[in-house]
This record gives sequence, C-alpha cells and structure tokens, in this order.
Amino acid sequence: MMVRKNSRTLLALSFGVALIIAGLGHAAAPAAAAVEERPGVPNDPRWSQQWNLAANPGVGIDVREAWRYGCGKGTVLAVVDSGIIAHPEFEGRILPGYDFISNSRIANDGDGRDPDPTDPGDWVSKEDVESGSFDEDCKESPSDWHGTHVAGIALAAADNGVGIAGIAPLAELLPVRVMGKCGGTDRDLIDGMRWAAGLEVSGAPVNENPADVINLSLGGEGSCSGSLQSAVDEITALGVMIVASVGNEAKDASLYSPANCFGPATVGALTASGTLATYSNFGNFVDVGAPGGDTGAQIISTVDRGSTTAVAEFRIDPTGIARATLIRSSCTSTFSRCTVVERRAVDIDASGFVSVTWIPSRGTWSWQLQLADTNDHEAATSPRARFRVR
Ligand SMILES: [Ca+2]
Ligand SMILES: [Ca+2]
Ligand SMILES: [Ca+2]
Repeated sequence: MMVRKNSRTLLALSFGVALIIAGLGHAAAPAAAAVEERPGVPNDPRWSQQWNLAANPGVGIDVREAWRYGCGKGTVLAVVDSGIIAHPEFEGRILPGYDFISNSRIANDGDGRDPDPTDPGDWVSKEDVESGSFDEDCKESPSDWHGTHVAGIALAAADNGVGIAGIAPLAELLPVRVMGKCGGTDRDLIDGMRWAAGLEVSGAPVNENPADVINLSLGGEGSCSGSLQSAVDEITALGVMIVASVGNEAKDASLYSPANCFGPATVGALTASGTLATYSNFGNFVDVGAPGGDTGAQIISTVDRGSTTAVAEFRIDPTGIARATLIRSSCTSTFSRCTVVERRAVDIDASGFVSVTWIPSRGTWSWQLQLADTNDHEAATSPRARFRVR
C-alpha cells in the first residue's frame, strides 16, 4: 500500500489530537475558583481567521475552554508525516526526530534513512512523472510542507504575537518523516510509528522521547495489513494513543488504512457550518468529526512558501541577518514548468534584499527565494519576500 497525505482531513485529525493533548497535560478538571476564568484572546495576528478554534459559530472547537484544562505541557506529540521545517512557532519544542524514508527518490534528501527529519520539499516535476519511478497516479505538484502544516495546527505557539495559535501550544513535537515525493510506503510508516512510540527499530537509535500521541494525517486505499495492525497493537499496548485521519476520498472509511485498523481514534472532516466536508470519508469507521474546512473556509497553519526547496536553513543570527536558500530554475517560456538547476545559500541584509551575481546563459531562468523574510514567516497567504537580482 502507498500511503498519501490527507491534507484536509489530516488537519481535522490534528484538531482531535491536540484537544487530547491539551487534556493530557493537566487531566483534572479546573478548580472551582477557576471555573469562571477563561484564558484571554491570544495576541497571535491570525487568531481572528482561526474559525476552527473559536467557540462560535459552526464547529469551532472552543480551544480557550480547553486551555483551562491544560495546554499540553509535558506531552509529546509525534507527527508522523513529511518531516518538519524550522519555524518560529515551534521554537525550543522540537525533539530529535528521525527520517524513515528508505527510498532516496521518495526522500528527496539525497539518501535513505537518516537522523534528520527536515522536510526538503516533496515537489513532483514533469521529469519525476515521466521517469516511471513513482506511482501511476502521481501528478506534477509543488511542495506542500504537509508535516509542518499539521504540526502548526496542533502545537504552534500561542499568544506569542506571531502567526497562529496552536491547540496544544506547550506540547513538544516529535517529527518523524515517512512521506516524501508521491507519498510513502507501509514499511516506512510502520517503522516510523513504532520508533515514535519508543519501540526498537533496526538501524535507528532508540527514541528517548517516546510519544504520548501519534498523529497520522495520512492513509491509503486497502485493508489494514497484518503488519500494520501488529504495530498498532504494540503501540497502543504501551498506552500511546494513535489518531488517524479517515481519508479524503468521499468514500466509506472502511476502505482506507490505517483508519480501518483496530485501535486508532479516527477523525473525519467537518465544514465551518458543521456539515460533513464534501471530501471527507464517512461511515461507521469514523469515531469523531473535527473542523477540516472546505472551499471558502479553510484552515490556516504554519507553512513555507517555497515550491521546490526548503526553508530549512532559515535562522536569524544576532545581527539580524537571515540566511536563506535561493534556487535557480530552468523554466519553459510561460514558466508553467521549472526545473531546479542550482541552489545557493544567501544572506538577507537589514533592508530585506538579497544580492545575487549571475551571468545568464541560454534558456529562460527564474530565481526564487526559498525562505520568507524574517517578519513574515508565518502564513500561506502572506506576500512573497522581496528580492532583486542583479
Ligand atoms: Ca534521507
Ligand atoms: Ca533526512
Ligand atoms: Ca503563534
């Protein structure tokens, strides 16, 4: 089975997970004296767009009520997904993860399994499609930074004046990479899940920060294989909760794994008005519905705007200069298709500009700044960082 990202439902999935995390951090009911207290509105600039976290209207989860019980402190959430990029919303809360992608073409980081779960991007080029190395239904597409998006919904810092508020803003993130170009494999998924839970996986060091909750915003068509069910059994026997998306195919969830395994809590997607999202799978294998969004009312989260490379090198040093990666692409005249031919690390000066010296050769080329500027590294809808080429 090939596993794929369930972008929207997975997001919904994250909500369920994060609520659970919030509860885990401080399971007891709030003291009577605190009952009338309700955390204030967080100062994150995108808060007003987070309908999914509001008390009203539609299906907002009322996260401020959940925060009275806890914000996830002391809880480890494994996001078993496409990896992670550095982001101010996770600062100081990313645990050492692992990259379980065996196939270097899928991994897109130049090798097989390794200790670095950084998401290098998972764009699919025309050449990739034509190479025959991937699944037949694998289409040309830009990178989507799925793992980072899912992680942001669950545990982006709240009330820090940046971007969004996460649901469990004090939880720790364990990034486990199992999906790259065109998805991933059952084998890598199983090893990634087991490792996240603290179980032994041949070739990888023991995970010293076992997860309390494992988020699987992914799935594939087919029955739950014996090996996947065994892994789920082993993990849940440790008391680790697995939360899985039911899938985005608008079909019965029983047809998709891991939602049809015995053990995971499964989550379907609802629109902002509380109806089943048109893409969400459905049926008896759905345990709970959560905000997933739909056209017109999507769920915002932490992302990168780069199409074909990572923001992974991003940092702000003491002098306030950001380091970014610039990529040069060879493109068709209409820029409908571009292929990366060069990557270059660059510094961004205080004015926010990047200077690049480059002698053009034949063809149509474009330069693309892969890291956002330092003030605007937060949401998908922000304008692209400024840069000029000379
Ligand atoms: Ca690798
Ligand atoms: Ca890696
Ligand atoms: Ca924030």
